[in-house]
Amino acid sequence: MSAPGKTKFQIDLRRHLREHYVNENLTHLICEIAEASKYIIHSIRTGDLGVAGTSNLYGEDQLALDVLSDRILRKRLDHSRVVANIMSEEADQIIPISPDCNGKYSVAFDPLDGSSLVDVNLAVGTIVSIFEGCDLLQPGRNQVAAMYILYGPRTTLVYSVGKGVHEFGMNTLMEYTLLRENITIGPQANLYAPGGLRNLYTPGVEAYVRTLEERGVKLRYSGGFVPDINQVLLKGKGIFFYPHLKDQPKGKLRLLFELSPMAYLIEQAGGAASDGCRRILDIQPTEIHERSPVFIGCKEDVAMAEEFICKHDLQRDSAE
Ligand code: AFP
Repeated sequence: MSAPGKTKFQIDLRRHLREHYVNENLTHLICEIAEASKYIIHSIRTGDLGVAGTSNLYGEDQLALDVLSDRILRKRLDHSRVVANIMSEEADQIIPISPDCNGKYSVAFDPLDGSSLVDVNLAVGTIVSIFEGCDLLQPGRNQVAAMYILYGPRTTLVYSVGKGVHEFGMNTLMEYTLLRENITIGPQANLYAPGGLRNLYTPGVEAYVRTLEERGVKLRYSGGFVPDINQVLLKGKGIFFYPHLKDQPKGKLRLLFELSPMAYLIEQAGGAASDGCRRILDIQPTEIHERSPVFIGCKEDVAMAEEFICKHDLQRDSAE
């Protein structure tokens, strides 16, 4: 839906949000996050790739870029006047901004997912999940918006407020202008992005991968969640998974910061996201840094994963 007389390429992010009747506070919040990405881009292009000398609660060394990107986003959200609470993947607890929940939003974000890929010049991204009010520990289906910014050969921004998924590109003036509207993905994949070590796959996951390969589905995996999901979304024929592993029953990826926002976006595009048995967006988080296995992308291949995992793998485990 482009404004009459305007080509879609002249529609910037704020105009697009207004055309979709998104309320002023949420429009302001999404645009502030978009503004913050410009400073993150600058830090990626010019910043120190070294270790910050600190570690997050997972015990992972925080790269200078992780810490810097986290600070940039926190500052923007703190000054936005529309945020109640924030939670960063780089922090170990929720950061209260305002005690007033009315008309405000709570934001969970991974400021620079895949940051370890920057020093080998691979694409990385910022992932954002937005809830109304003060509560962040909600099932992902309650999100009012989700978005990501992908810092690749081009900088792009993808968002949804529940009215379709839309992609914007950053132009030479560093404005985000509309590239694709109401993106949809097909029912079956022709590429797959398998996370984790293959020798730690359970028999069900192993059988699932063999089935995909026998169908001629090609392996495409960068190690960055944002570019890998972006490829599934824009190619429209993909499945990403980071399954439960023999030594990591909950997988690696975080529910609040990574899986819920991406599941929201992929479902808005007509895809699906599951932990192997349950819809990702129906999972009630029990703690902020909860991890979950994930199969996300084309609906038929997510359903097939559930056949292999939920009906065979997990039942076999429980029978042992
Ligand atoms: P980092 O943010 O620690 O670099 O991890 C990135 C990530 O969480 C996600 O972006 C990838 O999909 C996943 O890890 C890749 O994990 P493996 O390297 O184990 O495949």
